[in-house]
Amino acid sequence: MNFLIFVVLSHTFLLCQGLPNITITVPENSVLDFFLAQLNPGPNATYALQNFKDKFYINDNNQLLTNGILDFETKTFYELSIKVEPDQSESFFVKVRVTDVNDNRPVFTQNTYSFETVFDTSPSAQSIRIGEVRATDMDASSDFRVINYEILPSNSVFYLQSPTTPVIYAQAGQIQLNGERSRVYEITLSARDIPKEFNVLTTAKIQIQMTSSVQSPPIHQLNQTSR
Ligand SMILES: [Ca+2]
Ligand SMILES: [Ca+2]
Repeated sequence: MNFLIFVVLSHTFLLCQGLPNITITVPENSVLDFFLAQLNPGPNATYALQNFKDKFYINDNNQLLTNGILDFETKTFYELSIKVEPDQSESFFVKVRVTDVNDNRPVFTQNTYSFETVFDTSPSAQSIRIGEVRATDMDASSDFRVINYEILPSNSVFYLQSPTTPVIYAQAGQIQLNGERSRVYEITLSARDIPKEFNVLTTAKIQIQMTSSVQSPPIHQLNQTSR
């Protein structure tokens, strides 16, 4: 028995004849009732989908459509079994391949991260490694999970190893302890996986306690010195 299937790919109609073993490509998150293929069972016959009915269906016009949202990160490939009714003796498979889109933004596992760093205030200690804070992106395709980081607000004390390597460093010479041995800074680390102009970003608070390695002189010594 010959089957006829019209498949829409990039607004182009293709005609598949014979026993079809075709693959249809559809981007994830397509709308419900997304058109996949036009089936032509011939006179007095209809097609009946046998599996994945929560995701696909065949309507009264013998069109194969989506019945649910397809998520690439959950399942990338479906092999649909379709039978011809009322005969039921003929069946074939239609393969549906789901393609990835950038639908996950980076996320941090915590809202706030805290670091405590003891540093040398001598002039030779220019750069101090504070620590690393990474976000994760659930998109499967590597192009959709390249994360760019930025410290907000931009300041002269803290900087990143690079926009894609979120290791935080401090410039020792820029740390202002204001007469104390220790000071807590709070900055924001942003992460985004798409061009900056779209302004979709995720942020986390970073609390950094900077403590000088130089012990403050005891108070009695200060008093003796002041006499
Ligand atoms: Ca992403
Ligand atoms: Ca995705």
